[in-house]
Amino acid sequence: MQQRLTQMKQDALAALAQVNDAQALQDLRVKYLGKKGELTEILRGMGGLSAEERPVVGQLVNEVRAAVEEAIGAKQEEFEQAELTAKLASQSVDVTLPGRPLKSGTMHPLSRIIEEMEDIFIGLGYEVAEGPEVELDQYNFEMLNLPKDHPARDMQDSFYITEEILLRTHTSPVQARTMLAKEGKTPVKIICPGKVYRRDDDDATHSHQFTQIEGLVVGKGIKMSDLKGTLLTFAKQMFGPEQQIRLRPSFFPFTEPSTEVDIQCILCHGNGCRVCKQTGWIEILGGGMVHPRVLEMAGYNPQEVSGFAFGVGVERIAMLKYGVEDIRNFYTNDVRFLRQFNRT
Ligand code: 2NM
Repeated sequence: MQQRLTQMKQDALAALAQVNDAQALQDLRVKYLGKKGELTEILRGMGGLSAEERPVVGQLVNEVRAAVEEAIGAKQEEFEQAELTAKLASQSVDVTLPGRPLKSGTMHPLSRIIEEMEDIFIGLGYEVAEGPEVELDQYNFEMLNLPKDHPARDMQDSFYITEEILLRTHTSPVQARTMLAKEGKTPVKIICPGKVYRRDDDDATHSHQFTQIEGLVVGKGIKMSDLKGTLLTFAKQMFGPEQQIRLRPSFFPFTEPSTEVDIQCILCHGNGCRVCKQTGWIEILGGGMVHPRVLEMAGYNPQEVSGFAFGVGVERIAMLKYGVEDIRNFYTNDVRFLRQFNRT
């Protein structure tokens, strides 16, 4: 029996040494180690051996099995390695080929203007404040000196949800909330960008939803000249260092005095053209000194502190700066329109 095993080991190893394909290797695996293989057969027949012979033969069977398994494993590895080498030789990657271009999105022109304005005002020491678009009448109107019977509060002009809740008509309620949260402390120096809603029939220059940025400064000794200087700085950074501004008297319920601000026409530089209707000037924003009643309702003593505020329509700035003639282009999201604002 021992001799048979030793012979089997020699035969098996000799046969394995000759093998040079995976199928032949598999055949040998079955021949020796399979369920009906030679070694298995011997193991099965061990019941017939004497008690002295059994452990000796058992150990030898294990040795032979281990040797055959190892030889098969080595061959297997050899074949896999050869297969991989062949695969690597037959396939190649040209790492110098140009990649497939990825089409990336572009920043929306309104987002670009908002970001530019935020950068300008952050540079002047402002913080950016945001608030809800669904707002209480109390913050949207009451606290901004628009009493219950004011015509701007007409149901015809605003999107009311209930008697007390509406879609904000400007971002001023964010400023009212910010002042209240400050509990009378100064300075306040914020800009509030965001969507606002007004009942309007949409056309080339009107939209029932548009984007506003409002600014507010409250502190000791804040004057109209501070507003003027701030807006001139803004205009120069937004439209170029030569830009001039012009202030005209106006009226808003939440500011007194109030002003409307023009920039010199960026198309004709003041000579008169179609865009500025031959005046040389274009209105871009409104503002003024915060009404004492507004300061009072927000928790400030108007005898001690004062403030200025202003509001800018983002679409209007974007239309001027990029020469867009129809406001609806900003909302229909035609990629042919949007791609033009790709920053390079
Ligand atoms: C404008 C024009 C004038 C304004 C006022 C306030 C507040 F909350 F401080 F009272 N915020 N924004 C304001 C003033 C806005 O937009 C054309």
